[in-house]
Amino acid sequence: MQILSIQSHVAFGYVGNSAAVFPIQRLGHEVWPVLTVNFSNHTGYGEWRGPVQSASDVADVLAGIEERGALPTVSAVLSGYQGDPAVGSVILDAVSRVKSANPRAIYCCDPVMGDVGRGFFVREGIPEFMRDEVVPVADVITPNHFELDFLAGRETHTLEEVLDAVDVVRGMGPRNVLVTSVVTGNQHELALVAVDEDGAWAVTTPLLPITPNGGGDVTAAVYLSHLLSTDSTPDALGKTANTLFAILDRTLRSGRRELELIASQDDIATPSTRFEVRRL
Ligand code: PXL
Repeated sequence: MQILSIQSHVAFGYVGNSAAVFPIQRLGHEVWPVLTVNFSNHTGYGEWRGPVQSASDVADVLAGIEERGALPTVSAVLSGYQGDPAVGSVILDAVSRVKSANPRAIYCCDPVMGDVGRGFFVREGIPEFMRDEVVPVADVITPNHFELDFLAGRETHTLEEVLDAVDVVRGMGPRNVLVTSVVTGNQHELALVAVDEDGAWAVTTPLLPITPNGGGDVTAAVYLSHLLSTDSTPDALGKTANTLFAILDRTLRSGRRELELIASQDDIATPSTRFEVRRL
């Protein structure tokens, strides 16, 4: 399977493609990273260096891939944080070209916009662009709880309300929705909820006291990789929860700021913790 992944690149640390590429490869898929920024490090440090790729630079790299005749072999396009609506349009154009070349290809979009407690952290106009232009053409989306509420236009608190909001969002286009960081009644737990045309499933894990940059990027990459391999939403959900918990737990124990991604390679391939996947 080939994944065309259009995301940020950082030299130091793990966000965007720098977080997505290794897990995708470790799970046995090919990935073609197209970079949207070429930064020294992620923006969580407050300071960084390096260029933002212009929309035309990103389009140029994609055109070169198309000229190699490679688009018919792409199984999925993956996108994450979109700094600039112009780059967002280039991503949508790539999705449409890939789908013309291979009608079975899917588009997996992590609609990065904000988070509970932090609010929106993307540029003005991006949330509406995500909701009105990007999400309707996506097959799989991986919003967090905050992003789900924005997309559905409501506030959700209970699992039942979350499922209703997912129905609203699935009505907008995507057939498969993974909601991350679902805040449940229990302050010490987080849930991951996945929904497709066959049903809804949840996994609950202990809440760890860290939210390292790049965690969402790894989640989307791992979930998409498993969906491509297994075509089973509950299977992909369980494996994603097990892997992410292991990476976050190792990162917490390391005391380091960046994800312990490489040291977690065995937990990406065959995670040792097994959380229960419940049908809702
Ligand atoms: O994880 C999303 C992300 C993507 N790209 C860049 C970032 C971050 C998060 O910090 O800094 C450049």
